[in-house]
Amino acid sequence: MTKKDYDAIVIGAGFSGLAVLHHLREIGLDTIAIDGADGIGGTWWINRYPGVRTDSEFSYYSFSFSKEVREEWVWTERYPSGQEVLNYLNFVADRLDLRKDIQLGKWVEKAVYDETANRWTLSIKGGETLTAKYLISGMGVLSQPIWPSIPGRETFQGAMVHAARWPEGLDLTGKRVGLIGLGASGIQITPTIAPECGELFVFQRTPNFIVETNNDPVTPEQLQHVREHYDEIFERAANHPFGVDMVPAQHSALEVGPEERDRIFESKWNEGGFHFANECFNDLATNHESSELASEFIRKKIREIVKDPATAELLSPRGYSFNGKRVPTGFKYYDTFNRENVHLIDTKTTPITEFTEKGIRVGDTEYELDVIIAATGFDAMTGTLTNFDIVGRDGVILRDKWSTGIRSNLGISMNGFPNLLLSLGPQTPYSNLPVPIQLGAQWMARAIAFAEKNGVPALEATVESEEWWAAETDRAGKATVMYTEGQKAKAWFFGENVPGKPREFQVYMGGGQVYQQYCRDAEADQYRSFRAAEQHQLAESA
Ligand code: N01
Repeated sequence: MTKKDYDAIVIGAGFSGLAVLHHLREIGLDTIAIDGADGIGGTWWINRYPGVRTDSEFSYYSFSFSKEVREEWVWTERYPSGQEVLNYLNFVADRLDLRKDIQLGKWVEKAVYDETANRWTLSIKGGETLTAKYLISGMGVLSQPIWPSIPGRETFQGAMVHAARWPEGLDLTGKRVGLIGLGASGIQITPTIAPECGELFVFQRTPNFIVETNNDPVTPEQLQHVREHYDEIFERAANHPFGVDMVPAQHSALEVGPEERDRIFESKWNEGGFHFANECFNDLATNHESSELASEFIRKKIREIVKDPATAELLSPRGYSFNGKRVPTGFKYYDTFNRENVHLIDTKTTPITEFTEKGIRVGDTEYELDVIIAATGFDAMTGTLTNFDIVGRDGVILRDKWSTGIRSNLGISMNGFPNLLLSLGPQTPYSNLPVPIQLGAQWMARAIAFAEKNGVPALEATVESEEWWAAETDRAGKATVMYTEGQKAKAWFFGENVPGKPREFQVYMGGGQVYQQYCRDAEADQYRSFRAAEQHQLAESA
């Protein structure tokens, strides 16, 4: 008979699923990871669009907990391609012998908590049922794609694809291609497909501030250096607000004169990518004046790179400043607009009217296309947790609990949902993600080990802790340049890309290192703010 009952089930077999599975097995829990996909890799399994790669450097876009993996895995690019990360995750699964406890092709349709048994029951598509004492979500924060709310999607006669659901074998050679959406996905797709396409029409609503970089091969010396210093690298990343191996800048952009400021901007721009965002000055994300100075520097760079002044101006963000939206890394993004076959269409002034049989209509102009790509993002942070019924105590569905605002303790646990734990839940840090994933999985393993050893019936956030964390998440978000009444960019961070979603900070902007300290504090306090289940039982029996 097939086994159905486990100590713990992790949903997801990406970075989170693998880390949680590994660490829960280490503490002796009978654990499996299940995933609706047919392969290991999570977001890297799903996202196969052209140009998909990390925008964090290889040295800190990985786990540090396995000596074998660290010493045997060979990274080849400074910013590894999606395929390379996928290969890495498969290597992790093999090297740590995780595969035997991973079940693929299992799509969870419902998860219900049974208070009497203190267990979760999962209904799997196709009729199977699995149960576990601990249910852990490793479903990813950006895994629930959304299409643009533009009429006529069914009308278009050509191929229409979402960036996060890229079909195998889609040939763009010589085709007329339309791309909607210029977040991190569209910004990677644009330069990659431009040389193949006959004509590429890029429909831009809001331009981003993009930090350009080079993607160099990793030399054997660099790889060796990283292998020898993995712990220090991980430690630095864990202590950095954004989870990167960079030394946070010490000074405000307002503390230096214009020449020195430009020299610093220029040198960090040349280092590429997040070095510009993190190493120039310490207040580019929190002080509007400083952020605006960085914005002006990038606008100047755009004017230098892009030959047509009108296109350069259109690509230059106005009305919000650097860090006002999630900053994407560019791999010759701006250069691409110097190609004759690439056309930038402003859909801010005149929004896209509709999809037609032949293409896209913007006002009176119809653009005839063979392929339309929607790189229009995700129902971020909460989407995977609200798109099916997760039913907690007293029949409350998580989607309903969060309908007026997210409530969790540290993004890990929710009141009313005993022993449901989230890896990278909403209200966790804005960060290079493998770092909080690893630290979170290790914290979770220690918390569960504590609960098991001390007869704690369930880990469950107290109501007070949820209110505290909601207030702290709000405070931290409002202290950034993402938050400016009246002149804010629409950002998924704030739930603004999904109609009807509460407008609130979905990520914790107070810094990864601050967040980790809160997690350590909760641990030192014997997880008191996660022990509502005991209070509930006491109240019941009183
Ligand atoms: O999605 P997005 P994404 N008409 O939500 C536009 C991570 N990620 O998939 O800004 C016209 O950022 C929308 O326009 P606007 C990363 O955390 C990481 O690119 O709302 N445009 C916007 O331009 C990232 O932040 C990596 O005006 C419409 C775009 O669609 C997150 O995933 C790589 C529209 C959506 O951008 C999401 O990135 C990729 C309409 N009707 C992703 N509707 C790496 O680490 C929407 N848009 C490398």
